[in-house]
Amino acid sequence: MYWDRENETMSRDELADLQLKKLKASVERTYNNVPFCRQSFEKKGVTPEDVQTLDDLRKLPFTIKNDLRDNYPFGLFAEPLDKVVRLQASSGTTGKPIVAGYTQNDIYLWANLIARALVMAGGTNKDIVQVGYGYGLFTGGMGAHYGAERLGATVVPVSSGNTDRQLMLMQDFGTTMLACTPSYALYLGEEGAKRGIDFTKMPLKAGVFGAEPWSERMREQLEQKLDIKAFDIYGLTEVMGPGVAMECQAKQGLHIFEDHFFAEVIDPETEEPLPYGKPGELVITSLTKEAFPVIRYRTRDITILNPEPCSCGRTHVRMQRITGRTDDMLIIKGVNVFPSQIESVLLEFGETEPHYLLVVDRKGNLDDIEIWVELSSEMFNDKVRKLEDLERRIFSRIHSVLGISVPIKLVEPQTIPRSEGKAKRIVDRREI
Ligand code: DLL
Repeated sequence: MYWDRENETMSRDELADLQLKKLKASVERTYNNVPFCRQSFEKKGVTPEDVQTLDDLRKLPFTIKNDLRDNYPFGLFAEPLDKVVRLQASSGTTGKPIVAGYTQNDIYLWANLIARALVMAGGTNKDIVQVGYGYGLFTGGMGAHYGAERLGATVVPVSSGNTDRQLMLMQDFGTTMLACTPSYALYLGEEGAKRGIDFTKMPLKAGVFGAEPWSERMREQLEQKLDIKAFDIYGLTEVMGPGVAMECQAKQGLHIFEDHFFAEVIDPETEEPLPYGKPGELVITSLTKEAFPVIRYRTRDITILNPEPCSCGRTHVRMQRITGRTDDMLIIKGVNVFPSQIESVLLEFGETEPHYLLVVDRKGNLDDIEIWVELSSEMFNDKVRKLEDLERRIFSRIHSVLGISVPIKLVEPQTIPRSEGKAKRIVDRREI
């Protein structure tokens, strides 16, 4: 089953022609409408006319997360705000978020790509899709929602959290598809079992899981505990949100929706493109986005591309599930967390030293994080009440920056190990 058979199964030659046509138009528009893009082209001595073949894309400059920060909030938009109908956002590396804008057409495109993804997971207009991704600025909830509606399915926009209600609605409404983070899905499965729910007797048949790394081992558990087929969906705010790539029934990698996104894998050190089959950093160029086009966006996600034909009949290249990142971004409870964000909050407080550790663990199947912060020696001798107050203030600042609650543990001066090279800020005890 396909949502858009023509575009999903066209020959690779036809696809390359289509990509080149779209690429030229998008590069030209971006160059004309985004001053930052024009400047970075000028620095590299290139113009849109230099793009005559798909290979010519390599001549163009990369876009990196810092470029988004420097042009915060709307500086990279290629359309004026009166054409922008939606903003979404995710964490930046410091206090300010990464902002994505969408025109009416972008929203329509996004919904279509999610509908395509849901069909790949076996979805039809008869399905009841429970969206357990967070609604709001995060792209997961709204993205999945519009796509499920576009498919004609019945959407249950329950958003993330509130496990009792999730499980109740799942039973009462007869949910057939679940879209949420894989760790939360596993948690739902376990909590459901504790409450005596027999998932083999429920109509739930498929899960569309993404926004954080997961593994084959987790797939087995999810499929067994929830009695479903579990599929991996990939995307990122900078490029659109979920629906950049999706697994098909073959579950042998995620098809990148190449009629809308051009994918490269580069060596993160040399920045040179790598051949198919070699692991490296995924770089994406949007081909059709209007409000916020990206040229050679460095995702920091590590994967391998496979252009072999797939048994599902789709011709789009497949990426292996994401195996890591080239930076230190963590994904905690589905929220992207950069140690630098935490550092910049701690620097606001004179009472602590700039020595801290993020201790990440999995309790049950959910991520658990704690921040250990070293006290300055003056502060160390202070009254307990004062220390508690400091803890509370750090907690609430971190909460307002990250949007999640993170326990703060103040530790004695000189107890966090010093490092001679790169500071080690993260202790990650999770086994995924
Ligand atoms: O997480 C978009 C999304 C929502 C994808 C719902 C899938 C489902 P961001 O918050 O901008 O966007 O985070 C993007 O999350 O660069 C990856 O590091 C990671 N990520 C997203 N999907 C996957 C996945 C959304 N399937 C960042 N596997 C990306 C592994 C993923 N990592």
